[in-house]
Amino acid sequence: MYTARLPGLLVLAALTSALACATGDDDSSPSDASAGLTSGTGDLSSTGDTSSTGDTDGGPTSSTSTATASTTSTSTSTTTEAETDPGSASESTTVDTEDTACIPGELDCACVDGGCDEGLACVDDLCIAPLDCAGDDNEPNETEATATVLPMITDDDDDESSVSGVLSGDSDVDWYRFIGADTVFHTTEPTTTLDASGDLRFCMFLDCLEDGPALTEVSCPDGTDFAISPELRPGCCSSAGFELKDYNCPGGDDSLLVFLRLDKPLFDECIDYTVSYFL
Ligand SMILES: [Ca+2]
Ligand SMILES: [Ca+2]
Ligand SMILES: [Ca+2]
Repeated sequence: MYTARLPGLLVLAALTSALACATGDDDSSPSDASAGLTSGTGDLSSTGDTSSTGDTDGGPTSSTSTATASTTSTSTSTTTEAETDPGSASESTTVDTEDTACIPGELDCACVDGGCDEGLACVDDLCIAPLDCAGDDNEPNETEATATVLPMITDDDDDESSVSGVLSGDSDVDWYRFIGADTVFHTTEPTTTLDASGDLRFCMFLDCLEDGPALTEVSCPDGTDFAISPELRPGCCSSAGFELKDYNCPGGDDSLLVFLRLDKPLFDECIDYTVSYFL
């Protein structure tokens, strides 16, 4: 019953849609335009094209109208389907591939027991490609135990010294250590100033030379966070230098083993820095 009524409706629909589409063709797909060019035998067949493409949207009745329409309309609807189906299929395929393709240890995938494939670095349990920043003569200095040893200074503020380096992005850690000697006529006041080309985390850990790290007492100044180093030395962290004069060694000697650590840049970039320090 629907098929008997359809031609009349289709002609109306075709006429109205043809009028409507006459201005809208520019926005439609290239396949519609090419179908109109190839049919070319008359207005009726070309309007038939329009109605059949409308039927395609409508669904099941399209096969009936295709029989009366020209062959170009059939090919039009076929190519339209052929263009949309493989596209959506390939999209879903690539998404599935990306979801399942992350092999632990490979780039941008999880670490394996804290390690990654050769040439990659494990940062926050993710394997990343380490930056190669030139100009850091103190490497390697990735751990507290392998910290670059700086010359000893006294608590005379005029003994101020400095060290320069490059933090090579997320995968780099730079450790330094120096001895600060408590002398008779001066006050101990571990103080650092950081000059860096980017934002990073800067920490200072203290270790009373006579008493050891477990008895070293540290009270962090405003703007810094208390932290314990991997080898259990107390200290403070900030994004800038700071003064850590509020510390205590139980014995009479306030001489210190001081550790400095720079790591965790805000962005994965090469950061040039200089740390100035005095005791
Ligand atoms: Ca001093
Ligand atoms: Ca470095
Ligand atoms: Ca380093």
